[in-house]
Formats: sequence, C-alpha cells, structure tokens
Amino acid sequence: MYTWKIGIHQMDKVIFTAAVTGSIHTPTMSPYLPVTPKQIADQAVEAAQAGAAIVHLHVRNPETGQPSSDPNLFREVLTSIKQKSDVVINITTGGAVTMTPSERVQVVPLFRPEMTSLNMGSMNFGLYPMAKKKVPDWKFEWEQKYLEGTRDAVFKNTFSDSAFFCKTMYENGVKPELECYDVGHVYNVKQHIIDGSVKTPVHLQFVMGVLGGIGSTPDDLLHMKMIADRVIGAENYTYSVCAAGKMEFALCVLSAVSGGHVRVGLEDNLYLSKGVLAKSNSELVSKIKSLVYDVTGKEGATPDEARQVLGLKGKDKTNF
Ligand code: KMH
Ligand code: ZN
Repeated sequence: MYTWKIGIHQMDKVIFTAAVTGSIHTPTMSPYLPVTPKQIADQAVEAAQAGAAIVHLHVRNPETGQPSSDPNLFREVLTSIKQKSDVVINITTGGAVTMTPSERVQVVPLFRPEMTSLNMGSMNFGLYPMAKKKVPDWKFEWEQKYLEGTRDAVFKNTFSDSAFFCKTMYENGVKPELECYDVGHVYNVKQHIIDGSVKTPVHLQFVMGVLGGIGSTPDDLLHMKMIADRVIGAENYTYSVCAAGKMEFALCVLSAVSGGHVRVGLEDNLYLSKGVLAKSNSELVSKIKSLVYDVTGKEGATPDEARQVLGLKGKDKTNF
C-alpha cells in the first residue's frame, strides 16, 4: 500500500491524466485529433492502457469537429469508456470559450462523474495566434472564425460561477479538479476555501502556457507551486501540471520531480517531438511515462490508487 505524504509532495507514484481532445485545437491542425464519440472513447481507453489513470474529456460535433456541450455525445463517450476500462473519468466544465456557464455545468448533475474540472478565474483565452500559423486551407469554415474570435472573448469564471459550479459538484459527489491558469487563480482558490465554497484537501491543475494565463517556463511553474505552498499550504493540496504546446513534456517532468502529478494529451499539445505530430493520446502518455520513470524512477499510479489519493467515490457511483 502506498503512503502518500501529500504535505511534502513526496510521492512514490505519479498520477497520469490524458486530456483526449479538448476545445483548443481544431481538426485541420492534426488529422489525429479525435472528433467523433467513438474516436474520443477509443483514444481514452488506449490512453488508459498506456498508463493514464484519469482521462479528461470534452466532446465535439462528429461532423465538423466543433467543440460541443451536447449531453448525448457525452453519454455515448462515457458509456463506451466505462464498459472497457476502469479509468477515472474527469469531464470538463470548461467546455469552450464560446459556451455559457450553464451549458458547461450541466454535465455534473446529468452524469455525476467522479471528477470534473473547475476553472478558477475569468481570463482571456487567446487561441488566435494559431489562426495565423501557415495552415493549409482550413477543412471547416468555423475553425479560423473560432480562433480569431478569441481576440475578443472572455472565458467567464466569476467567483459566483466557481462557487455555484463547486456546490453543484459536491451535491453530486464529484471531486473538482481546480484549473489554475495563473497566480491569481491560486489566490482565488484560497478565497473560496475561506468562503467555505471549496473544501480542502484540494486537487489543483496548474495549466501552463495558455495565452491569457501564466507562461510555461520552469520558473513560472515553480512560482505557481511556491505561491500554492504559501497561500494554500502544502499539506492542503495535491497538484498536477499540464502545459500547452512544446513545453508539455519538460514541465510534466519537472512536476513529477517536484512531487506533482502529470497531464498530457491532444487537448494541450499535438506534437510527439519537434515537427512530429502525435498519432494518438497513448503515444503522449507512453512518452511522458518513460521520461518520468527515467528521470525520477516513479511509476504510474493505477486508477484505484488515484481514487485513493484523490478521495474519489468509485466508478460504480456515477450516473452513466
Ligand atoms: N478549453 C478551455 C476553454 C477545462 O476543461 O475545464 C477550458 C478547458 C479547461 O479545457
Ligand atoms: Zn479541458
């Protein structure tokens, strides 16, 4: 049995999460981006077989690849994964910048998953630089508009939004994963703890390198951890790290070295190495697992070990 000394972040295993498709990348950027419910579910199961203990899920319009909040698409993905794997399912309540908070939060009472994301502050969510990239003709008309639209979009997560989302999660036995994109979001977590709307121990996801949030250098990450230690208290939180783009593997290794957990996936990064598109989420999981093991000697936690560390209710208590 593993003794997980959360307080000093000395953990002898790492919880790997695969973020399967997200709502940041668009179909023309990679032919390997899963779009249909079957592609998303199959890639989630394969990522679990490669060592992911948790899969973080968004859904998309199966014809156009547009981010979607359609519960029917979620249900198709969730039931397929649950039949084939004991992986922990973490559903997004972040959805896409174009969705309203009520569209985003409906998955919680509908599906009562073990985990969902909970975004800890409003922010600009700048995807528009990706529209400028030299891309062959866009496959779908919506792609460039969606990306360019983020010049003037706010990803809304007010204090009331986050408090209401979290109340809804607790009412449905869901463990929130607190997405912190910047230092201020860590202070927001602290305020929600003071307000009583968020209970400790909390599980933080440091989301690095989203334009509108903190950058993705090693000192950005270590600064986030230092602030969390000081403001929330090392004994009151566990954390995972994900990084957008090319810093994904470097910061995930740094997280594992520092006692944190790790998220990779096509939601955050499309490339296996410079100029080489990843063909699947499982390729990214396999690569980060071996990097982490080579550098730290730490192996991946199983889904049940992740449930133990994070205090999850078990897959039989979900509503799908
Ligand atoms: N795609 C971003 C707008 C989450 O899943 O909660 C929000 C996101 C984080 O992906
Ligand atoms: Zn997400």
